[in-house]
Amino acid sequence: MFDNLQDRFSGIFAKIKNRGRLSQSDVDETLREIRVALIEADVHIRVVNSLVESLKETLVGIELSKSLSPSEQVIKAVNQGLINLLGGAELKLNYSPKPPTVILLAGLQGVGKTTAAAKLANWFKSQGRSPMLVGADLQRPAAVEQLRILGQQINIPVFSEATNPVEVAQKSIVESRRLGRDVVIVDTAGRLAIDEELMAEVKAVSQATDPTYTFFVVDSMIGQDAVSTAVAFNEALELDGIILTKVDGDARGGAALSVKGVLGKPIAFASVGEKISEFEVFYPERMASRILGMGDILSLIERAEKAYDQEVAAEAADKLISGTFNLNDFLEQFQQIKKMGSLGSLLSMMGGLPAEVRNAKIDDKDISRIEAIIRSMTLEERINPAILNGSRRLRIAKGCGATTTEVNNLINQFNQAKKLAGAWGFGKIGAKRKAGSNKKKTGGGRYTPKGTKA
Ligand SMILES: Nc1nc2c(ncn2[C@@H]2O[C@H](COP(=O)(O)OP(=O)(O)OP(=O)(O)O)[C@@H](O)[C@H]2O)c(=O)[nH]1
Ligand SMILES: [Mg+2]
Repeated sequence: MFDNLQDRFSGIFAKIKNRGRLSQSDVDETLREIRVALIEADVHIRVVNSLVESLKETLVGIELSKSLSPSEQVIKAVNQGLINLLGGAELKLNYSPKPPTVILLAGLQGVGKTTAAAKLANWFKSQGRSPMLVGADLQRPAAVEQLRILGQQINIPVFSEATNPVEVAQKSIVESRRLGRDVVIVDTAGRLAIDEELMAEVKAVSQATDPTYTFFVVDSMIGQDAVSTAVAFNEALELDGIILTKVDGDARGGAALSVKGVLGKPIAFASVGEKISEFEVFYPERMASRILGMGDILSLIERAEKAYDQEVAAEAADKLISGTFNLNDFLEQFQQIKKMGSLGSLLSMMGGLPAEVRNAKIDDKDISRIEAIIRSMTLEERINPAILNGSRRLRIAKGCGATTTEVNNLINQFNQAKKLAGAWGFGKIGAKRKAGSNKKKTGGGRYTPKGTKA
């Protein structure tokens, strides 16, 4: 998402990058281009107008600042404008003093409610809560089953029964207390469009459960319709926030952004892929810098931190420095990358990358291929790749259905990575970590990226 907007912004900023000063007409031209870029990204016209107005105000007297160059001031202003547009700060959830905290999810058909329910439950679990899922979608026969399967995957109980949504919702509160679950997430039936009958149903479910939070689940791909639907749902349900789904897709994204501007309700979470772990608290600041192409290093670190086993990373760094990094370690690194989510979604979060790189689809299948090749090596070969002669390579290729060229490529890549890592990347990190551990023992002497918890 936002690829197009990102490219437009980098083009706009590139034009003014090396200017010592900006004339009034430069500023006007920049604002005009920003307006066009936002409209083309499908941002609601009312939202575009208010953003451009606020930029205009900020950019009056742009030459006066001594600390920033004019183009830096423009970038800063646009960044701040986007942050405001996206809601300022992230939503901080307050738990109900009288458990359970009830979360009601509503939205159109197929937007990702059921998936979001499971992801949200998993997120609450990661926060130390004990959530319970409630299947109140009795419209679609398979809906409850879908929720049960997801619940099973994350080991979270699912409550439902074949009565009616209101009864299920009411009973679920009683059931949650009986089971000692402190967060209840209610999944409701989708609707194709605003449909009176279903709207009445979700309203009744809402009255029956008195939700602490009601989230409108919106698909980033929907386009301008998202705004009018959100308004209708807000009238019926008094929404507290938005869950933005399919942020990993290639939608222009502007409509989804406009929902906040039009409703005045914050985006609480973003669903960024099909995997359960691909879900995150929505940080306006990070999204703004992602849109501006400045890179969302913070999100990346947070996600990496969750999945990446620091122990393994530290060990790998040590081995790289001492030159004992082998194919087994290489395999382990790939497995860590896989845990972090798809490579494509990681790449899209890193700023400063040209569009061709960002959009290059690095297939997770490639990783599985690499895994297969390494797995068909003997332990000795993995530890000491130098012994991989022609006949061994042929045997490995046969063992996993690869070609010898693929095996050769992998070995070359490994050698390359080892050389590169030794030359700068990992070498530096490892050295820093070592130096740090001499002075002060922090986090067991392990390297931790700046600004993250040890
Ligand atoms: N790529 C991607 N796919 C998603 C995401 N969230 C949901 N999906 C997919 O979207 C499809 C619909 O998701 P559901 O969770 O069943 O949607 P729903 O709103 O519950 O649908 P109904 O119950 O029929 O109204 C599924 O195939 C999901 O895997 C996401 O963030 N990214
Ligand atoms: Mg559903």
